[in-house]
Amino acid sequence: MKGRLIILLSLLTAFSLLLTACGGAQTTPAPAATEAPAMTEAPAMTEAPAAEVKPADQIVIYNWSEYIDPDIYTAFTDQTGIKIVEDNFSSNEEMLAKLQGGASGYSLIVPSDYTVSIMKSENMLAKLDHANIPNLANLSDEFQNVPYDPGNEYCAPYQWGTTGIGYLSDQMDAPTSWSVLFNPDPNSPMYGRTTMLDDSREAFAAALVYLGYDVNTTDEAQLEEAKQLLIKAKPALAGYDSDTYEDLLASGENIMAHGWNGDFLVAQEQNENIAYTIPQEGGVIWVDNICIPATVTPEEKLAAEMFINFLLSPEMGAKLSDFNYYASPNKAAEALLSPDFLSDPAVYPPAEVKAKLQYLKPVGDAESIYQRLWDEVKSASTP
Ligand code: SPD
Repeated sequence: MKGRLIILLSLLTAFSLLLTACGGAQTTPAPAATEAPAMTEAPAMTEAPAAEVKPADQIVIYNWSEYIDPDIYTAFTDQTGIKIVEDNFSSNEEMLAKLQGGASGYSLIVPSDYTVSIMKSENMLAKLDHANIPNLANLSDEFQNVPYDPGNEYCAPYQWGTTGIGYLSDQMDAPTSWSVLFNPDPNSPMYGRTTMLDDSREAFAAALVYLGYDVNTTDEAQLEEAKQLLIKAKPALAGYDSDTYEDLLASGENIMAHGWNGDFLVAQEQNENIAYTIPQEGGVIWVDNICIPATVTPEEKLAAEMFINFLLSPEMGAKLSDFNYYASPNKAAEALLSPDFLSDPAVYPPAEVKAKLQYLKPVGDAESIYQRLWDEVKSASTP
């Protein structure tokens, strides 16, 4: 990938700006001491003044794999002394199940749009203290008012992208339809050398889009039809994979993969024949978000908010897109991104493609149907 980012400011300048941006947000000040009011009888004090909260010296972020430049953690630690430890998940459902199961060690998580809605409805997220995150103002207007979290009450958008098909352009023609997955040709080079995301909602969305149905359908007959298609695709699959599929294309082990745009674009650095397309029927568009679980301590919450503020600086926003090649919701970061990146249709789909993309949404009680049918797909034997 050539010249995709221009960092216009030196790192030194960037850090001095960041120091300014984060300066007032490192501790929550205790209420100012005031003189006793000039009254004959002072009102009785019912509460001790709130103790000053100091940020935790280490927090854990639960994120998708290869989604953040480790240098961002180092820069944050250098500036604040707060260490960041990262743990990874492969799907929203995996992350959600872990937190619903009682995991409480995480101070930051990165759920997608529909999962934010689910977590809000289950009181699993802490509200952001905007006074600690002035850089929320760097988000574009659109991302300051996303439908699943108006006003960034709980989360800050992290990156956004699309789901489509990556392939080796020297081994096969550009796939124009999802039929390459759902009507596999045993004589094609990609037969047995294809992967699909190990992600129930994404896998069903691909099949539902191909069938012309809503990706959020709760109609059991439509879901059953989608399940049959997913089973039909299985003999041509090398496996389900959400973490290494782009590497398997880069090495030439596989030829085609269902996956997320930025992952393929990053892998172009290893193999320039990797290309990405969204089939004519459409695909999924998504926004990932950085949020704080409701289980955090006040100290962890403050450290987490400081990190969100740090990440939302123009310099770190640009560094994030430079690393993962996903589109940034950070308007202020755009001035630091190259024209090549900002005009890449694989990153910013043109209007006619965007019109065919659908957001995943919570499906309520039908979530258990998706889960059951997905289990049936995964356990179905292949001839
Ligand atoms: N390697 C990072 C991939 C992040 C993808 N998140 C997208 C989720 C859409 N359902």
